[in-house]
This record gives sequence, structure tokens and C-alpha cells, in this order.
Amino acid sequence: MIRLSSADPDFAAGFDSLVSSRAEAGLDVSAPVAEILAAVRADGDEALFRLTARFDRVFLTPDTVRLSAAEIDRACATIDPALLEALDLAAHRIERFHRLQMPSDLATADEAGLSLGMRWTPLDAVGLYVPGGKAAYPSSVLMNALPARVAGVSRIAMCVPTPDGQLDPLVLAAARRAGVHEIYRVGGAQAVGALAFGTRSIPPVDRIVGPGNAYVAEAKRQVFGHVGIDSIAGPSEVVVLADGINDPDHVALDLLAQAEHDEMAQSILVTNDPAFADAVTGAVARVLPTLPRAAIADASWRDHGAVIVVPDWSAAWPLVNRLAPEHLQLMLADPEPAFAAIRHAGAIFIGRDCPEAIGDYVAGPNHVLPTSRTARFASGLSVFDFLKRTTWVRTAPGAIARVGPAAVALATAEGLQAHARSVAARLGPGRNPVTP
Ligand code: HSO
Ligand code: ZN
Repeated sequence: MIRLSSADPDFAAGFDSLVSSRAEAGLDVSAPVAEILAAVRADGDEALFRLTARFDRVFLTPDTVRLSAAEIDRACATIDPALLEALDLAAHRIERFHRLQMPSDLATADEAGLSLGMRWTPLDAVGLYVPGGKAAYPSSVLMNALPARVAGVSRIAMCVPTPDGQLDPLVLAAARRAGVHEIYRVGGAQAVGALAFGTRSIPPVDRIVGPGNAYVAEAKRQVFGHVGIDSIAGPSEVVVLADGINDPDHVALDLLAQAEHDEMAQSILVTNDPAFADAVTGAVARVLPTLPRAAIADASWRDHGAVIVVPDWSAAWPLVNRLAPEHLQLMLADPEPAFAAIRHAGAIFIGRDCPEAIGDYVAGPNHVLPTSRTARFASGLSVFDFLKRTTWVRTAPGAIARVGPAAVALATAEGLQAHARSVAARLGPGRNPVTP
């Protein structure tokens, strides 16, 4: 953990290294991934099943690659009803917030007599990648599938690896609750290839979303262009702005909630009270060993954690804007100035009792958010990731006469005579400079 004070003369250098500290070296898996994608593209199911046998020790056939409704029923029946109720509450709230995001079509008529508009339509088919084993979060299934469903996507296909046959029943329950139509027990780059190019058993999709390991991320990069993808998620981050009135234990837990995700996760406290900074670091040290994921949280806090003391709150806004964190908590007596001044953050949580973890599960906004400072230009997942726009123009009789001559002039200047004549032919005799 690094402690900085923005009043120190060498603060700028310390802060710069904090901002750039997690630029990932990442292992280069582009060659093996390209090979896997080429195999799936050429040999379809045969390559998909062969690679699944090799990596997951699961032997599939066209009859078993897709989970049956009966299998999903059986898995769901093993889940504690209270947990299913929690899942349902989360799904309901996420669904409701995303429904409110749905945009309206645009239509306008202008003075030239042209009608202009923009129409939203959902994608036809979306693929959702879900990691296997411990990395599979049922909450992330809801967060990825529900916006697609709300947007009106008619086919949502999910791929989840089942190493040695293992599969979390709650992942299946989340998929069912979110309206996923098809679930396939395949994973890795080969699953991304199957979703992108299609095989006999898995029809192709138009966009692939969802988190995955380095191979999955690289496969998504390589199929991009052939299909759409979501952004590639980096390790989780939180910046907590907290004054000295807060309970240090609460702030410590909020920092550790990010830290327990990943050794590369980053938790940063910004405070105007040096004594409070001490109290929080003390609380972190006390709470950390009590966590089942202490080893991960400890590595994250030790290597990437930070506490920044500012002399006054206005010094904090530019720092947070530079960090452009995935999550921002505002635990301040008056959060409004911070809310107004901080423009770069994936999601903001306002109030002393508004921990980011509430947003991970049940608040309603999406928890798939821009990481690694990409909140400068990117946004969290929403219905917009599953919709596209089509613009349209309609001309009333005679309307082209008003704007057509300008198009003719520009087309002529560009040396595109067919363009010019295509418009001029509609302008009528005497207003038709390029028709012989
Ligand atoms: N905080 C993570 C999402 C998550 N947390 C899932 C718990 N489960 C990235 O925003
Ligand atoms: Zn989380």
C-alpha cells in the first residue's frame, strides 16, 4: 500500500506512478488462440469437441453439447429457495432499471420538406461467455443477459466450460431467470470461435459479451469485426472518497471488497483527514486476515492499494478524474460538489451506506463497467450494447429541389458524375446542369 499526501512536493511523481502502475504486461497468447479459432472455423463441431476433451476432459457429442431443460430443472431444484429468491430480487431490479434505459426513435421534418429519423433495432443473436469454475459469478450472468433480453434480442446463447463436468447450479438458475435461450457446455477460445463462426451444433451470433481468461479475451479480440464484442475487462477498481465522520471499518470493508476480486485489483482511499487515513489502514490490517480470500486481498492491497490525503476536497476532483475509476464511492457530508466535478467514473455510489457491493448485485445499474482508466471514453454495459441505430430519410414530392443543387455541386467537385446526375435527374428540366 502506498500513502501519498497531495500537499507533498514529490506528490506528482508518486501519483503518476500510481496511475500507470497496473499497465498489464499480460502473456501473449495470440498464436495459440489464432490456431484454435482457425481449427473451429474449418472443422466446426469436430474441433470444438476435440478441444473440449483436451482442455476440460469432457467428451461431447452433438446431442450433449447443449444442456437440456430437464438438466437445468434438476440443477435448479438443488438450490436453496432463499438464494433463488435473492436471485429473483436482483434480476427484477436489474431488469427494471435497464427497461428505463430504452431509447425512443427519432423523427423530424425540416423546412426543406425532408423527413429524417433514427430507428433503434435489437441485435438478432447474442453470445454470452461465462467463465467456468470459481470465476463464474451468477450475478454477472444476470448483468450480461438481462440487458440483451430487455433490448429485445431474440436469441441469447450462453457458453460455459464445465471442467471435469463441474457446473455451478446457480449460474444455470441465473441464465434461466435472465431469459437465456441456449446453454452450451464449452469454453475457452474454442467457444468464442463457435459463437463467432458457428458450428453444426451452435449457430453463429452477432455479438459476444462476457468476461473470460486471457485466452477468451484474446479470442474476442481476434473475432472482432466478424462479430461485435464488448470491451475487454481488466481487474476491478474502486476509489473511495471519505471524510473523517465515517466508520473506518466500513471503509476498510469497501476497499477489501475490491481487493478480494483479484491480486491485480486496486482500492484507493482519498480523505481529507490524516487521522482517519490511519484508522482505515489499521482496520484493513485487522479485517484482512479474517477473509477467506485473504491471500488475494492482501496481494492486491499490498501491491496496488493507496491512501491519498488531500488538504481540501477540491484537490481531489482532478486526481479522481485522472484515475477514471471503474467504481467511485462518495462518503461525504455534502457529496454534491464531488458528484458535479468528477466526470470520469464507470459507476458512482453516493452516501455513507451505499457500498459498491450493493451495485454488484441488487441496485439495478450494470456491474460490467469500464476498467483500467477507460471510463475516460467508455461506459458500463447497458441496453445500448444490444441495440443498433438505422437512420432514414424520406422526401416529399418536390423536396429534393431545395437541397439537390447543393448535392450536385459537391458531387461535381468530387468528380463523381453518376452521383451528380443521380440527383440532377430528379431536379426537372432547366435545373439539371449535368444531364446531357
Ligand atoms: N465488482 C465486480 C463485479 C462482481 N462483484 C461480481 C461481485 N460479483 C466488477 O464490477
Ligand atoms: Zn465486486
